[in-house]
Amino acid sequence: MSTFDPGFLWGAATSSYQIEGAVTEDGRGPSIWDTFAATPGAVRGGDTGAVAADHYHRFPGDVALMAELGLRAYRFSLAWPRIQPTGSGPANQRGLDFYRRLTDTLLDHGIQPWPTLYHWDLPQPLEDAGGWPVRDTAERFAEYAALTHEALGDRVTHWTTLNEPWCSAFLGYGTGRHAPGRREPAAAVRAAHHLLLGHGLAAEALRDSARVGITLNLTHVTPLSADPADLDAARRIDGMQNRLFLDPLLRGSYPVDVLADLHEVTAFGHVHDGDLKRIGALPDHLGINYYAPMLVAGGTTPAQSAYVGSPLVRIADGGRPRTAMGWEIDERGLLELLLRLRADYPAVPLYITENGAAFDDVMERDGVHDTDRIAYLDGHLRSCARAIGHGVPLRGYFVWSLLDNFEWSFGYGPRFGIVHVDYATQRRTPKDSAHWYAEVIRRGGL
Ligand code: PNW
Repeated sequence: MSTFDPGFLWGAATSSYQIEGAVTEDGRGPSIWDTFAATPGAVRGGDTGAVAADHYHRFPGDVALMAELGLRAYRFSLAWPRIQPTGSGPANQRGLDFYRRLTDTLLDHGIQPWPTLYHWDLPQPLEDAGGWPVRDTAERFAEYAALTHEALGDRVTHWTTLNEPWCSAFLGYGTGRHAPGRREPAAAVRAAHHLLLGHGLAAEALRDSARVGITLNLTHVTPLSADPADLDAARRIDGMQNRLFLDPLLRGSYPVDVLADLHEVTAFGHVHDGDLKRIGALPDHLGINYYAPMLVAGGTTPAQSAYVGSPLVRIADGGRPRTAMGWEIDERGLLELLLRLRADYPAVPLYITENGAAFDDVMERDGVHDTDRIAYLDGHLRSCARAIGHGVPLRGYFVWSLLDNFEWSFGYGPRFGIVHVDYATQRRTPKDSAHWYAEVIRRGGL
C-alpha cells in the first residue's frame, strides 16, 4: 500500500537559464546571469549558460522523453528577458511563442505545465536601474506577470511567481556568489522585501483565473548543542532562511526577533503601509525546495555570510555523507520541516518543487549508473510518505532535475539530472535513477 494518493503530482523540474541556451535568439535581451557569468572568476571554469543543454532547440525531444518517463507535470521557468527584453514595455511575441510551443507540446503529451515566472534571470536593464533593492522592480515584475498570463493563461492552471527569493536576495546582493554579484547587506534585505512584494502584486494579476503559489528554499535547522550560543544561532538561521519568508506570506507579518537581528543592517523603512497585506494574501500552494538540513553553532570570529545581521554563526558538520555540492544527505530534515510547517502555519497545499542530489563525473559510473541518487531520492520520498501519513497536505513532488544543467556559480561540474547530458553532442541518456523514478510513478509510490 502506498501513502501517495492517485492524484499525487509526480514531476521533474528545470529552469530557463540552466537549460535553454540560445541567449541571443528571437529577441531575448541580456539577463543578470549573462552579465555575471561573463565576469572573470564569477563562475567555476568560466562556464556560462550561452548553450547549456540547448533545450531551446531540443524541447520537442525533451518533452517526448518526459512522456516516456511518465511524468505527470513539468516545472520550468520563463525567461523574463525573452518576454520583455528590457524588463518593461510590450511583450516580445517571439519569446512568448517559444513558451506557447513548449506548453502546447507538454499538453499534447498529457503533461501538466508548471511554469515559474522568475528563476533568477532578471533583465539586465532592470538591474542597471537598481535591481531588486529598488521598489520599482516589484512593479515591473507584476506587469511582466500580467503580460505572460494574458498569453499563456488559457494553457496554465498553476503558476509559481518566484523561485527561492532567499537566494536572489542573499546570494545575489549579500554574498555576491550569485548574479548580480553585489555585497551590500542592507540592499539584500530590501531585495527580499521587494521580491515578496513582487510576488504579492503578481499574484493579484494572475489569481482571477488560476492558482498561484511561490517556491521557497526551506530547511530544518538544529542547534549543535543546548549551549545558549548554539540555540541563538539556530534561532537566527531559522529566522533568516525560513521565517523571514514564511511569516509575511502565511501570517502577514515579519518575525519580530528577525527584525531585531537586522536592526543594525536596516530599520525596514522600505516596508510601506499595505505591503504586508498584499504579501500575506494566502498563496494557493506553497512550493518547497529542500536539499539538506542545517546544523548550526554560535561562532566567535565574525564571518561574512549570507546570514546578514548574524556574523557570529557557523555551520557545523553533521558527519553525514555529502553530495558533490558538499551538502549533507539527511532525509530526516525533510520530514521535520514538513511537520513543522503543519504545526506552525496555516494549511496550504504543499508541493516539493525541488529535491535531488548532485554527483560529479567520477561519482556517476559511466555517467548513468547513479546508485547514490536513487538512494537519495528513495529516502526523501519515504520522508514525504511519512509526512503525508501525519496529515501534512503534500500534493506533489518534482525531482531536481530532469537534465544535467548549468549549476550556477559551479558551472557544469555538478550533475543533478536524472537524465545525463553529454554537453559535446547534447545527447540525452536516462540514468538508472530516471528508470527507477519512472517505475515509482507507474506504481504510484515506492
Ligand atoms: C536551487 N545555497 O538553488 C535552485 O532553485 C536550482 O536552480 C539549483 O540548481 C538547485 O537548487 C541546486 O543548487 C540553490 O547555496 C542554490 O544554499 C544555492 C543554494 C540553495 C539553493
